[in-house]
Amino acid sequence: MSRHVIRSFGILFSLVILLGGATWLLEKSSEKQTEETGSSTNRSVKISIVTNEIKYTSPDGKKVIEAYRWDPGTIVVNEGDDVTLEFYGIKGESHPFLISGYKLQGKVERGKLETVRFRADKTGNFPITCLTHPDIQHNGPMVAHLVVLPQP
Ligand SMILES: [Cu+2]
Repeated sequence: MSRHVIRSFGILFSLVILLGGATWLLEKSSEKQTEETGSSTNRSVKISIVTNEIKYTSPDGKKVIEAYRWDPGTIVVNEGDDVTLEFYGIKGESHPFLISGYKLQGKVERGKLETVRFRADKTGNFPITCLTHPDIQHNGPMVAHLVVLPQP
């Protein structure tokens, strides 16, 4: 009787080990499929950016200082992504810009959308510079950072 119980227990134990192994193998193969799919198709990424303004007026109203900014100021994508940058003009009349690292340019006007599309095929940090407000002396710096991370 007890030998029968021990044998049943042994069979049950073997089944559990086998099932565990099969499950592990299935998980491994599905991980591999995901990796392969990820490398063969490019991810589409759309990022919305607005033009913003930071302004200070002294209590007596005599001193006004201001700076224009891209919002968000940092954009992170992955190498190989198909990127759409959608700029919307809110503050400031006009912001002609350059992303020199990708040889891209455009112009954002108040109340209008400007769209730029590209494949992120170079890694690194690429400034998005407004040509009207490139630094503090010109009411900037209206410079955002497009960061392209290498494939993991
Ligand atoms: Cu600007």
